[in-house]
Amino acid sequence: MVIPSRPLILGVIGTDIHMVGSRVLERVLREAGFNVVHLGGAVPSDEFIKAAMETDACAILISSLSGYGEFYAQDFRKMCDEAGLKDIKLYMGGHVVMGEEIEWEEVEAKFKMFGFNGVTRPGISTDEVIKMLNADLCDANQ
Ligand code: B12
Repeated sequence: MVIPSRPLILGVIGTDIHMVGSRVLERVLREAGFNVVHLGGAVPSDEFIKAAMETDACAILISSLSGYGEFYAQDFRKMCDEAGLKDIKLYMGGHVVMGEEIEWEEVEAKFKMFGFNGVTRPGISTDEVIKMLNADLCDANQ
């Protein structure tokens, strides 16, 4: 299995300052061999896109805990397309929608419709995240 040399852009979107999960991901993804550019917390959508363009990234990983993930996700693929990032893979995780009583299949279907390659439910383990990224990104986007 070949880990892509092109970076993954990681950060916490919008006004969200829940930093713990993205810091944990930054560490475990680096330990797994990924090249991670971590933008920090409260990152506007266009800053993710700018960073991806500047670094020729192969994926953008968005962390969203406050419940507004869906709001930021709906136009994100369109913004990437307009910036020329046609093939970039998009992922979001954390607590991406508001509330506890959620039909997860509906959330996944919605994010797929938005053009996201993956969305992860609250409480997902880092092992599962790495498994998903290995399956999607390795041996590709070299
Ligand atoms: C700690 C915490 C805070 C701290 C954050 C400190 C900091 N600087 O990080 C403080 C006290 C500041 C805070 C504030 C708020 N919080 Co808060 N917070 C939490 C809490 C208790 C834990 C979050 C955490 O650190 N988890 C530990 C990490 C390791 O887990 P994680 O973030 O989920 O990340 C893992 C996975 O989800 C995944 N992952 C994360 N991101 C991504 C991205 C990708 C691409 C992928 C693939 C995977 C992935 O991998 C990570 C590692 O395993 C959660 C409840 C909970 N149990 O989750 C509420 C929670 C997230 N907070 C909540 C709320 C409402 C708020 C506030 C709006 C409260 C308020 N009214 O002020 C504010 C928002 C502030 C802001 N502007 O962002 C709600 C969100 C509600 C929702 N989404 O439906 C929660 C769920 C609590 C609740 N049950 O109501 N919070």
